Order: sequence, then structure tokens, then C-alpha cells
Amino acid sequence: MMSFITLCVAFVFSLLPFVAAHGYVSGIGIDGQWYSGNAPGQNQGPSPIRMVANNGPVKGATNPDIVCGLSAQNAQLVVPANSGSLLSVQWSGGSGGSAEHWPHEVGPVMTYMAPCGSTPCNQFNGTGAGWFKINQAGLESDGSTWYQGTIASTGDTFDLNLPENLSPGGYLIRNELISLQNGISVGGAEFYPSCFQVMIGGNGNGSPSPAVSFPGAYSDTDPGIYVPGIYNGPQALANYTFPGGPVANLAATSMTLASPYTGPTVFPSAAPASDSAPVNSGQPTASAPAASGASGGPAAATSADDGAPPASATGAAAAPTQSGNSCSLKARERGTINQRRHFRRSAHRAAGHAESY
Ligand SMILES: *[C@@H]1O[C@H](CO)[C@@H](O)[C@H](O)[C@H]1NC(C)=O
Ligand SMILES: *[C@@H]1O[C@H](CO)[C@@H](O)[C@H](O)[C@H]1NC(C)=O
Ligand SMILES: [Cu+2]
Repeated sequence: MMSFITLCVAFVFSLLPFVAAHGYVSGIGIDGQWYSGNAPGQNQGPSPIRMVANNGPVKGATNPDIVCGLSAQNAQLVVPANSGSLLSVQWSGGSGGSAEHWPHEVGPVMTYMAPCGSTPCNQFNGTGAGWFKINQAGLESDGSTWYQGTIASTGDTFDLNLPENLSPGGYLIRNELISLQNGISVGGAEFYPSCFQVMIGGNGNGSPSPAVSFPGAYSDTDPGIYVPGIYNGPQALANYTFPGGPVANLAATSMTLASPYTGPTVFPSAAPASDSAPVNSGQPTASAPAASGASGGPAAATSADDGAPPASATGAAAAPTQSGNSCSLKARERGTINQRRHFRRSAHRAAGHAESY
């Protein structure tokens, strides 16, 4: 047994050069149309994803940054989507420049939406907005692997279909990983929210309920945020209570993980013209609309900024090779190993991170 643990420790530490502490949303797909996210603190191009200042966590459930991430800036684009659209979220580790998997394995992934009302979503302040939860995902069917852990081991995207019957208009979508490797202490949870700006079309008329506010929806002592039994095995995990209240009446219609996005990553122009449509993705699981049409896809993206920079290519997307293994699954249930792992990661993290452990 000792030798197994020793091997695990050695194996886990051997991964360290390939992972970095923390991460961010490096791209989203909507019905297969892919939009790049700006690396933290780097204005690389127009995006519907609100850029965060750095890749570190929001600490503290009532931190004002709990809304959309660390010092999140309004994004330029508001991109088209519909009730039922497939949303794919690519979380990446590191701080841009190279493709790395999301690093954390323990804790839920949740998705909320909030209508922007009469304010264009690229000017909308999500503080105090009416956020309704459309999905929450914790443990996979094996009862011990968190979806977040699978994202970490495979680099998969988090995919869901937006609710049916959404009333048309602008919305923020807030996808959030809560990383609980330090959730055995009050205040130990790491919040990674990320916001996307979309314009929902169609003629739905649903009225979302219930709605919560950020900050406000969470407390540091919520049973799903401060989780002393997080490493006590599947029985305790089966009892996991998601923070933020119930999923709303308007819920996502499906949720799954999909292969990492490996298509081109190009920032769309903020002032799309017919001859400058961004690339369409080859997202394998999406029912992708062609980017050719006059109305579909990015050509309908709106921006407050007409002085758009040209589309610019960024580095290739992830081509992960690391897969899950029994060793890391064991480690997941061992707090000491996980904490040491995180400690080591923390020691490696880039400067600019707001928190220490
Ligand atoms: C959003 O609203 C909150 C609360 O009024 C305020 O503290 C914050 O500064 C606002 N953010 C922006 C970017 O205006
Ligand atoms: C589940 O939660 C309830 C209420 O918090 C608690 O009484 C019970 O002991 C928990 N069960 C397990 C297996 O942790
Ligand atoms: Cu981290």
C-alpha cells in the first residue's frame, strides 16, 4: 500500500511540469461556431467571453468578482444563439500561450443565465442581475469522479443545450467551476466564474424562476462550498449539496462532456463583413451551422466598437494526450496528496495571483 501511494505521489508530481495552477475559459462554441477567449489580462481580439485579469480563483463567496471572474471586463461581442443551442465551454489551464488542461479535479460545474434587459450585454453589469441556474453537474455515474476531474484529465469541453423557450433578447451566460480541493476549510473554495454575452433569437416566452444574485447566492459556509467530508469517499460525496439553489424551470436540456476543441482558434472581427466571417469550427459533436449564410453565426454578432482590429489567429487549441488513470483517481480521494499537489502547483504559479494558500 505504501509503495502504491509512493508511486502515486511520484506519478502525480511527474505531471507537474505539464500543468499549471488555475485557468480560464479559452473558448466557447455555440452550435459549433467557435469563439476564442482572451487569455487573462491580454486583449488579443474581440470575443463574447468576458476577459479576466488573471487565471487565479475568486476567493470568498461574497467577493464582488464572484459575478464574472477576477476584474472581468465587458467583452466586445454579443453573439447569436437560440433556445436549445449547443453551448460548448473549453476550460484551459495556465494563462495562455500554450494549451494546458484545466488543473483542478474536485468540485461542481454550474451554469447560470441572466437577461441583460434593455442594456446591451456588452455594457451590462451582472452584479445583482436575475441569475437563473440552468444546469449543475457534480459526480459522474461512477459516484466518485467529478465532471471537473474529467475535464482536467481529458481536456474535454463542457457541453449543454441552452433551455428551450427562452424569451428573445440579450443574456449573460455564467459557467462556473468551483474547485474544492481546499474546501475542507472555510474560505478554501476557489470560484472560477466566466461570463459569455449572447443574443437569444426566436419567439420563446419563458419566464425564468427562481433567480439569485451574485454576490448573494453563495455563502462561505454553504454545505457545497465548505465541505469537510470532501475526501471521505463516494458515500459522503453522494450527499453533495450544490450551492446557489435549485435549477430553474428553464433548464438546460442536456449536459455532457465532449472531446477537446481542436479546430482553429481565430478571434472574429468585431465589425463582421461578409468577406471576413470567422472560421467555422469542426467541432465534431456539434450540429454546426455553416458560417456561410447571411444570417447564421457570427455575421450577426454585434459590437459596440466599430473600430475593430482585424481578426487575428492565435495558437492552436489543445491536443491533450493525458488520460485519466487509476492512480490519479486514487489521489483524488486522498486529501493529503491533493493538497500537496495543489501546494506544488501553487508554488509554480505565475506572479499576479491574488491568493496564497
Ligand atoms: C457593477 O455594479 C456594482 C454594484 O453597483 C459596482 O460596484 C461595480 O463597480 C459595477 N461594475 C462596473 C464595471 O461598472
Ligand atoms: C448527508 O447529509 C445529511 C444532512 O446534512 C447528514 O445528516 C448525513 O449524515 C449525510 N450523509 C452522509 C453519508 O454523509
Ligand atoms: Cu488553481
